Amino acid sequence: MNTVILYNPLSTSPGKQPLPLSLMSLAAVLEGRYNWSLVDGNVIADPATHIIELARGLPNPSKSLLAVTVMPGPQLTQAISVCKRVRAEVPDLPILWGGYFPTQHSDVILKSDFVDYVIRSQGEHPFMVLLDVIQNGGSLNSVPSLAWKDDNKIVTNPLGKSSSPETFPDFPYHRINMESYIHKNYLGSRTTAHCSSFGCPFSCNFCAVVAMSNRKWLAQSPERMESVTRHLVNTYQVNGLQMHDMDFFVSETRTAEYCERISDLDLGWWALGRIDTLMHYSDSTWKKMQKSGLKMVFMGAESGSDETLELMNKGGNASTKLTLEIVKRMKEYNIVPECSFVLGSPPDPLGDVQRTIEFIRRLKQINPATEMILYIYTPVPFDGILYEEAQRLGFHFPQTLEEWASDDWRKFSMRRGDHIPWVEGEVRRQARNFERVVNAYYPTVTDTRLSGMYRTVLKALSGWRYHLKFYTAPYELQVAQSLIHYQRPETTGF
Ligand code: B12
Ligand code: SF4
Repeated sequence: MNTVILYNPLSTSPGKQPLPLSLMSLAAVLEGRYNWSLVDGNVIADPATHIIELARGLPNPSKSLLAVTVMPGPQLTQAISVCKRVRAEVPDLPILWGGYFPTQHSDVILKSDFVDYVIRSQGEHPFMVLLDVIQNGGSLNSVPSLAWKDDNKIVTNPLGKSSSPETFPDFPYHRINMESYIHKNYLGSRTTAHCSSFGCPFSCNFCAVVAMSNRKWLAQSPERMESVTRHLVNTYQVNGLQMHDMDFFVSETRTAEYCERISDLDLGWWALGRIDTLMHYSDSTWKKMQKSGLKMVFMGAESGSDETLELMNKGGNASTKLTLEIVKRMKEYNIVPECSFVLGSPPDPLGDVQRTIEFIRRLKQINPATEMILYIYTPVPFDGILYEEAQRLGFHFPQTLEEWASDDWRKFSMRRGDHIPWVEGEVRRQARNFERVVNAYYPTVTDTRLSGMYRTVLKALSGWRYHLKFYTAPYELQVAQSLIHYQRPETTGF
């Protein structure tokens, strides 16, 4: 039986390690069929040494596999340095990358000499076919969704058909140290994560989910979700759950039934969804969501302008009017809206930031508990007006992994970088200054460590700026927020 080393490169700061769902999905299909071990860069300090030791102990490294999940950003940076070291020390061990970054940039990855295979999009089925070919021989052409090197020529096989996560086995939680992945946050004193569906039926042209799932949405049933939730509660005393689905709320009947099924559990939970979908939900479903312990919903409000929503291909019935209505509706149910905005889209980035700032002020007036997550527009490599416009204005992605690993591109991936030709310093400055003032004037309700006294101090310090709309150079707030260790909601979950 060959061995698979599953490696999750560093993706967060210590104390916040999320359950590595991407690799747990692969571990679930490996369990009982192949040996596997998990190396988590969020948990151990030197994953390269650990992987090299494991690989040196293998009877036949060339029939084994190092399988790495990679998101753009710091996770990519560690993936590159660790894989380079592993290749130098154990050259026979094949290396496979999968996840969001490889789905978008397989060619750049395969131009390097330390990654052999890339699986794009959903992993489970192609991964098992690849392992079979590595172990028993066969043609790599037969592996769906695989990109690989045939004598230095990059071959990209067609994408395979995605399957519903309902058809995959449960995660082998018992094989890992679950305590590393249970944390205290706004949702509960013992919060962990799950993902109950794959994909999203929409195609917003700034979003990486579109390449990952190509507008499909495949979901677990309410029975299955209940069974996983009860297992986490009963076995690990979990009382908070972050649902990392790309678009959790697509089916109202599924949501309503799940809520009914878990309403006795005294759980706090969080998920991502669309504003128009949630506005169509009935009052009865909203009551069930509230009763089941739904505490907060992350929603892409994206912009304070309907024209920009259209440019983004937000689709459905998305509109600024619905954003104003949803924060009002959620106030009635005491569920916190967490609204993310994508600022600085071409062709008028500064105007876009200013319109959105005014819009956010209106949202805060309606429901002061609304959390705001502000991102600078960062292109993804697909067709669409925004990407075309970005290219026209001189934007292009790096051509090597080394360039991707540079400081500038790491910041770009975190949507804070300088590589966006049309986003001048002034756009970024206005967005960040406003963010600082609004976050001080309305400190997040999700930071459990922020005492009432500190909230009052932040509000008092920022009040004059907020009222006079004077956001320039808020250095005093920067100092206050760092002294108080103020934590933005985006860093507590995602
Ligand atoms: C959880 C999460 C995180 C966690 C980290 C997770 C981890 N692995 O350690 C945290 C909160 C730390 C995080 C941080 C960030 N994240 Co994040 N994150 C997510 C989120 C919400 C869920 C991912 C997940 O676990 N899904 C559940 C699993 C089961 O699905 P999956 O990951 O897609 O895995 C499947 C396939 O991708 C594939 N697959 C994945 N890995 C592998 C590996 C192999 C070998 C194979 C064969 C297949 C395979 O098979 C899996 C099973 O089908 C996604 C959005 C989403 N809902 O998908 C964003 C997302 C991936 N993050 C994103 C971003 C931008 C970030 C940040 C840069 C944000 C920021 N500004 O700081 C940071 C950077 C992280 C870093 N340090 O590099 C973007 C990526 C955008 C892009 N251009 O690609 C996403 C898509 C959000 C979005 N809609 O924009 N993130
Ligand atoms: S609705 Fe959300 S997850 Fe779906 S494509 Fe748009 S931004 Fe991405």
